[in-house]
Amino acid sequence: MTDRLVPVCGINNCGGRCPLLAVVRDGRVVEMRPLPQSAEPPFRITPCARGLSYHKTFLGSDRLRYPMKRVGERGEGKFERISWSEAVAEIASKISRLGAQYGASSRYVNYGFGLDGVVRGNAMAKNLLSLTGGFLDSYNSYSTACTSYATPYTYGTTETGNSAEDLLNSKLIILWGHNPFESGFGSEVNFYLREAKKRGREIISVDPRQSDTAVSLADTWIGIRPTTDSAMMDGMAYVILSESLQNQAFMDKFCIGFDSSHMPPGMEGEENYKDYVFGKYDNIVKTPEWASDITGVPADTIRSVARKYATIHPAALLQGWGPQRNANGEQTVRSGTMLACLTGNVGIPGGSACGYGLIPLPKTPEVPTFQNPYKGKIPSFLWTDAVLRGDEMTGRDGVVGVKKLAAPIKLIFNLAGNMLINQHSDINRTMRILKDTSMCEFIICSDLFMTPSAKFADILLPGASMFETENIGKPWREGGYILYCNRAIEPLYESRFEYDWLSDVSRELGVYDEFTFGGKDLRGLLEWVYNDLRALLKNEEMPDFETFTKEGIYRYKKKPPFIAFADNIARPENHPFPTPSGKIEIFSPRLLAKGNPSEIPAIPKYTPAFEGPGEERFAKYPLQLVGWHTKRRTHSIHDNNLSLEQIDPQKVWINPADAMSHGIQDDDEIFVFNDRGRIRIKARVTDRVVKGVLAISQGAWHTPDSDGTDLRGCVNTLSTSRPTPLAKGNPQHSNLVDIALA
Ligand SMILES: Nc1nc2c(c(=O)[nH]1)N[C@H]1C(S)=C(S)[C@@H](COP(=O)(O)OP(=O)(O)OC[C@H]3O[C@@H](n4cnc5c(=O)[nH]c(N)nc54)[C@H](O)[C@@H]3O)O[C@H]1N2
Ligand SMILES: Nc1nc2c(c(=O)[nH]1)N[C@H]1C(S)=C(S)[C@@H](COP(=O)(O)OP(=O)(O)OC[C@H]3O[C@@H](n4cnc5c(=O)[nH]c(N)nc54)[C@H](O)[C@@H]3O)O[C@H]1N2
Ligand code: SF4
Ligand SMILES: [Mo]
Repeated sequence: MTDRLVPVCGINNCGGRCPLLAVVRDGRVVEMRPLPQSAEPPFRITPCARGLSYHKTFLGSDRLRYPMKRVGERGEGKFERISWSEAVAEIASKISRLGAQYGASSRYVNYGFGLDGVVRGNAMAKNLLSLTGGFLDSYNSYSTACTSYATPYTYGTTETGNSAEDLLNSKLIILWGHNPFESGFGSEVNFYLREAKKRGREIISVDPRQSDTAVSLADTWIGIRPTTDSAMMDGMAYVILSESLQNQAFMDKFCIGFDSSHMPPGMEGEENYKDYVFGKYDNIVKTPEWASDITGVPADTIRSVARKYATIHPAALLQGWGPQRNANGEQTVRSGTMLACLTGNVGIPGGSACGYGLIPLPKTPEVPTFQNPYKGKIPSFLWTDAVLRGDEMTGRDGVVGVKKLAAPIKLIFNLAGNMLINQHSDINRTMRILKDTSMCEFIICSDLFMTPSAKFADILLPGASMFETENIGKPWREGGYILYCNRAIEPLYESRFEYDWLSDVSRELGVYDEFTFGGKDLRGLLEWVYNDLRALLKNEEMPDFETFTKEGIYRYKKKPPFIAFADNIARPENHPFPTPSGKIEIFSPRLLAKGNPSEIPAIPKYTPAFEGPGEERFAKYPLQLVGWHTKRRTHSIHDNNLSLEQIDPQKVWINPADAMSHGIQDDDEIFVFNDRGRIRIKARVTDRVVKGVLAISQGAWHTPDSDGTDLRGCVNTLSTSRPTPLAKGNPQHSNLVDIALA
């Protein structure tokens, strides 16, 4: 029998979005191949090792097979098989009963992006709850909480990126906490980075770890202590200013709050950045020596990078999102934007404005969302707090839309997400909260596997993998295309796609017609949203739906590269920055008004982080532990696929000096611990991580033994649930710990 080649695509939240072919033989997927594409690189999108292994991960014998309900204690992992109709009836009844008893705000849909196609279970669950009274919504993501919040204080927008192809115009590239060789960061960035390297451009990496990108690409790796980036940037600003290398004309024309003569009216007496650097307020001059003590980076290195960044023009300092997933992450972001302005790299080809770095995407198909009758929202990171003390939470906790939440969370949808346990901070705390069934009364999970989160479900449903359903894929952060994921095989066992069974629930709740947009099944819904877009974008001449599904990819017509703020800089008269003042706000009156100058200063400056080297607990837990997004997994996805383990075995990176002082040798089993928990893991002794810092890639499946020690190496066993000061985001790379030989 001949093989069938079915166009599919990656729909996990993985930093890329690749078109693939599933090779189907006798009803089974036997191999993954790249989708043949006529385009040249970088527009030929090539899959990574995970993608070529999708069938091994997603079609293994460890798949969940039937709907189940919990029979043991919550979290114990004991379940009993039920039918789909029982599951649907139970879910519908709990949605109604808990809504009637505690109100709309007791119903919550957890963050989770295991499935990031155009039709997503979580978005559909929100639609269902909107149609039946409302739900507690959330804002912020686990990806970019700090930068999405902090960047607009400076620039008024998060669209601060230049297109990847513009990297060819950069004469110097600084990857600051940025590791795209592993994280992808869109499907084109790495091609242009390699190309820039070929053309002899200097590339520098600033990271506590010598990342894969640093190894393959960078001329220089600068190892820095986590959470201290703003101190290094302040030191760089000092060098630039004291050697008069700044672009003063740019600062004078476009910024407020840089120096005393450019303060907003009425704020003349407040701190400005330049006087801060020269020690006017605290008698500390922010010299490279000062910065070196804090960051661990030699003062001469700071001097040299500062001079290069100020004199090699244009230069792109690219801020990854790792540094902002820290306890003072907002500050790091603002410090980066400060340096970009100081060197006049904003709004020009080859430069970079720093900050979030979003680039406008072409319009992609979208399923309409229904208006939520309940207006309150929490920061997504504070959902465990909302279970614990929801009815006490106010604006101080980041609640928006209402003054105070009406009720704690009583019902959670957790669909294609491992956030319930694995991906959220402080797992032992989360487990304590969720084990108490008088707090959150009902948890619905849909997943492919018995993950750490799935074990905490009351109703556990078998999801359909990418091979068993259909979807439309859209680019991750950047890219001019959309993809079609065709159904390659029939659903395994009793697996069902979330939209399918939610439609059944909607019928029980009497809102089927609205929920399904007039009775559309999944294919009908995808066709409808695609055709809508096709009608809207007439100039694109998109093919008909059938052709699109057969080809598996549609490329939009090429647009000129995006340069953030090009108009604001070239024609400022009629292009003010979208901030209250119309200028770039180095000093932010809105941040001053927060009234918390030690954690949320009005100017970008180094503020020691909680869970950082400045903190009291540092004496007890003197090592900083960072995580990162490894090529071996997409978050927690693929952890159960052992064939990928060789790519990057789960180990803790430790500097030889720290290993020696603790009597640790390569491959020894060690404990990594703090007050929140303990991990047992093998050591990888390597000078690819700076002294005083440990690194464990995030996303391993939490696997506690009978003492609660995690045996797999899940960083969130040790991370804190305390939110960052401004964004109320996740500081998951800021972890103080100690170690011992096991
Ligand atoms: N310590 C630490 N924690 C972090 C981070 C960090 O850097 N450090 N990063 C954070 C970030 S940036 C993010 S985005 C979050 C990610 O958090 P999540 O989105 O929760 O992470 P994933 O592991 O991608 O979760 C995907 C789940 O979906 C399931 N799944 C995969 N495919 C399908 C499918 O087709 N159908 C169904 N039903 N299920 C499917 C997988 O089995 C998995 O359990 O984690 C955050 N957590
Ligand atoms: N392979 C793979 N790729 C992915 C994902 C995945 O799970 N796997 N997830 C995707 C998703 S959803 C997201 S949000 C992105 C995340 O993308 P990022 O947030 O950029 O990724 P991270 O690996 O968390 O961090 C990037 C680098 O920052 C470094 N870093 C950590 N703390 C600090 C610090 O304090 N200072 C400095 N200078 N550097 C620091 C880390 O060592 C790491 O090398 O990746 C996407 N791409
Ligand atoms: S995991 Fe992401 S980068 Fe890798 S093949 Fe799949 S879509 Fe592409
Ligand atoms: Mo993310």
